[in-house]
Amino acid sequence: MNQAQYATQGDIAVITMDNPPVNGLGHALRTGIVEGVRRAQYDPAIKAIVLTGAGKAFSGGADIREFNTPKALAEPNLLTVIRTLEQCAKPVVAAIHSVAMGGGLELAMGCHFRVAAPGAQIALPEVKLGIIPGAGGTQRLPRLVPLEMAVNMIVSGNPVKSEKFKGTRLFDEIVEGDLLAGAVAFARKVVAEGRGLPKVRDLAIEHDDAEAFLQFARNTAKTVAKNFPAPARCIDAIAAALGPSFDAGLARERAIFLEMVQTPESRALRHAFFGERAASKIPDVPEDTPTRPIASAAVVGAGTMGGGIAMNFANAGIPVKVLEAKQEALDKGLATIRANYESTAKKGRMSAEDVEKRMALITPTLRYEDIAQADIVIEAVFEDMAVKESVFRRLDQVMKPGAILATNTSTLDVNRIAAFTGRPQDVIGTHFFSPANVMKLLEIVRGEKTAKDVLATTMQLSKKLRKTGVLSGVCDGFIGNRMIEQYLRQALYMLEEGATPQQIDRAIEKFGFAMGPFRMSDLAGNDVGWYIRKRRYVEHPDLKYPRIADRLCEQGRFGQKTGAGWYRYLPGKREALPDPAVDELIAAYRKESGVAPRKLSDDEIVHRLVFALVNEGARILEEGIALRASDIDMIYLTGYGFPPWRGGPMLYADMVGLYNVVNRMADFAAGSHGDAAFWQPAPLLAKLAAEGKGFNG
Ligand code: T1G
Repeated sequence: MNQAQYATQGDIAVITMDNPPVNGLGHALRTGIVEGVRRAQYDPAIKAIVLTGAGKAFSGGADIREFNTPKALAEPNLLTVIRTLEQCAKPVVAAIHSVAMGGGLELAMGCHFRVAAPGAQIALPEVKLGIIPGAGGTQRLPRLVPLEMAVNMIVSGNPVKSEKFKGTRLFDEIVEGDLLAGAVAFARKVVAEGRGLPKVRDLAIEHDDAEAFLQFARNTAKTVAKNFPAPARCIDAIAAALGPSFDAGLARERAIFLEMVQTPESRALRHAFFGERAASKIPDVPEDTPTRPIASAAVVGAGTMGGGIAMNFANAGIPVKVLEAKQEALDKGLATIRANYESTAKKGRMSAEDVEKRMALITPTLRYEDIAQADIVIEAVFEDMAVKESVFRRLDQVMKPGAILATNTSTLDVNRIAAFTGRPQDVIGTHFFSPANVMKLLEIVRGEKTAKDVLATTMQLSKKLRKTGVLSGVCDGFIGNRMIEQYLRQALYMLEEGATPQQIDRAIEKFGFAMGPFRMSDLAGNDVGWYIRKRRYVEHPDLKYPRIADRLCEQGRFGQKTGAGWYRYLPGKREALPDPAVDELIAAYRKESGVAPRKLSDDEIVHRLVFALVNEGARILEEGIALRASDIDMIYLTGYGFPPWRGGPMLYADMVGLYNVVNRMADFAAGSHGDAAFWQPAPLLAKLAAEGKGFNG
């Protein structure tokens, strides 16, 4: 089907881009635009052309799915399409509504005139994909808007509303009401007024000292985005616009674009872009599954998690009741919520009025009866099955029919919890990550009997709460925590073998993790892991565990909350200070275990930690607990501080090459006194490696 519809309104040709969902400029659409322009050009009855977009966008830019495929650069490539528009012998007017991004905006800047509806999102977001605008954006935008504005837009990638460009040369008119009619009238006007065929390439960049400004901007970009090359390279391309010829600048931009599109950082960011969107799709739950309305919510438990969860609903404008067993706990919980909002307000990120509006949406109560009419209730009580049982039996008694009963458990069996009720189809896991009002990740745990509309409703709710919802099956630890368990086991084994907590943390933080395992454990509380390990020693006596962390906990060293854990902390401070007492504890443990310490390289440390995630992730994939490898990557990118420029553990393994991963794991199995059996590659990993494939296709 021709993706550029051609029609005429009297002497005006109208070319409508029609490639749902966002008129991505794929090869077929590019071809359709060129054919439409040539048809209008050679029709003597046509005096001008209007280019517009069907559906929800003018155009969301180049079709990212074509990247690194022959189609991306196949003629007519985007540069050819834009040149066709620019060199057209009849005026071309771009009529923009909703979204003009990336190549979509570049297309419009190649036209002679541009009109826009108010509220349209205008952006060059390429930098967010680890690339730079590659079809003239860095050369034309600085000719149409002030240089500072162009640099900010290109280096941040953030959208700007169309009406903000008043007074610049980007839009000739902002059209209220019927955009197409306004654009056709404008086209007729420019013909009648003989305004010719103005080309953006002929405009000059106006700035007192552009070179100096760009050097300042380049230095800033390099500092702020130290792990991403694209922001600074954007400025190199913009600087080329100050050069002697437009075409030379265009060529420089293209060269930088082609360099960036091959970088691992860009592959990682594009992977995350599609991964975030894929995660919301559940194969056996059709996209048009009716959802249950969520107009009100309730949270059981006003502790750290419960309070954070309640804030998510208030932030989304959904009234939420917070239920506690005791007034004191309830008061403490509400006070913490208020303190969180007031701290945000102090940083200027919300007003005092906003604080009150949010607090007004949160209603405390001690009575189950008060939450009965909530559309969803989320239990966030102590991680103990007996406690969960009492709560869910009570919820089953009081909640209205059709209410969704969600548990925030981080490891317990959601099927067992569902069985405490007479409505297992309404029970689901919603595993928030601490701090719940900040972390984007929401693991949505599907019970055996969870109804499809409950799944669809909860996935939709995750978007309303501005979370990245990722589906998990039921297993101990679901996806994220089950993998982090293996990561932490390797960290502890490496302590026993000769490394120190600070060496391990430093190595993995240099790799790009936000926080190493020992700093993270001191922050979360070493007693949390200790409690879970003690349960596991009983439930899985077969599993070999390093016991060194137990020794630390037996001394009451639970981390920041006790002033000492793997590190020591000065009163009121969070800085992790190496502690000789810990070195002594580790040395004594090695002696007791008969382990002769050896030197471990940072490279071994990093890859034993990351490949532990990969191997367990492969097992989770083959068991069907996770639907897709990119889901696992999204969990680690949004919930565990995995470096975004590496795309997640599974993509990182693909980039290393699964053949190499398997061989490295064989080295670990041969060399480590830890759990050699663990390093047997998961069957799926071994299979893909043997076939020369990756997890992500
Ligand atoms: N290419 C391919 N698919 C795209 C796409 C794109 N550019 N943009 C969106 N999609 C898909 C998306 O995967 C999803 O698919 C569906 O559209 C709806 O997206 C030369 C080279 C436009 C603001 O970076 O920011 O131009 O999951 O859920 O919330 O310089 O999509 O439904 O199958 O996000 O309404 C630059 C990226 C490309 C814009 C719409 N452009 N897109 O938001 O819908 S590089 C971008 C967005 C470029 C040139 C360079 C948003 C949106 P599915 P959605 P939305």
